[in-house]
Amino acid sequence: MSDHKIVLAIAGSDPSGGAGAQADLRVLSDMGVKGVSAITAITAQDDESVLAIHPTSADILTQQLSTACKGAVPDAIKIGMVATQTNVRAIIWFLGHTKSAHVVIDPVLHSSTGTPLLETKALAMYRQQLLPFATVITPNLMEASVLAGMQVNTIETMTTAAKNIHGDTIKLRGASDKPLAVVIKGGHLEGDAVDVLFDGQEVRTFAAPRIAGPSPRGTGCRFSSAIAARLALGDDIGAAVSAAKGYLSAYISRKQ
Ligand code: PXL
Repeated sequence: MSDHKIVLAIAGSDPSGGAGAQADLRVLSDMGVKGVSAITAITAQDDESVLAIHPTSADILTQQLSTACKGAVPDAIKIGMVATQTNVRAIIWFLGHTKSAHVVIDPVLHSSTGTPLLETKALAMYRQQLLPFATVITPNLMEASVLAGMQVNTIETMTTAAKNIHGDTIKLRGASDKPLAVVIKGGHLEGDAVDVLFDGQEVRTFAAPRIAGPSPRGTGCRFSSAIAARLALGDDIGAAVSAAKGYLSAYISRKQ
């Protein structure tokens, strides 16, 4: 175990295991990396609804982050639900003091059942100060629409939005030679599930056949965790996205 790569999942707790930190840790284990975690909110939920959200304080989040990473700098960090502006600030502080090579941000704004998972007043700080730490950003169509300020619902608009989010984030970063890729997830498109990646140079698409039946919860959490695991293991971004997509297709098939 000691030579395992380490991935830190910063996420909400979903005790049902459908989404959030519990789902993240399961993926990290499946992918052969060591998962550690820091909880931004405790939720109670099932497949129908989010029954309760109790955000953790920035204090306890900060203490979790420092203790989880005390032994070693994580090889990759995955950020999911953040919940509050004070937690956005705590994570920004932590990332400013942590030299992890890969930071995968899944910009979680709502649950799949429609409940807000980031308070509205936190959005400006989240976009302007947290997203610039990302090396990979993985919005779904709705999140991409909010971040790019345009309706995103086709491969064409996904491509434009990925370029806009990439450009805005690079501008906010200032001088930095860290890579950045934006991957817009097409799981909610009609037809094949096509994801669109823009890395500042080229646009790539990743297609997988749609699996019939209702989509299970937590696919976004699992996708970003799988990308973080593969990056920690040394994949480049294209290989990491392909592997994550393969993992997700197998997961969705198992659930049907
Ligand atoms: O899928 C988004 C998500 C992320 N994190 C937590 C969640 C959910 C959706 O419900 O509960 C904790």
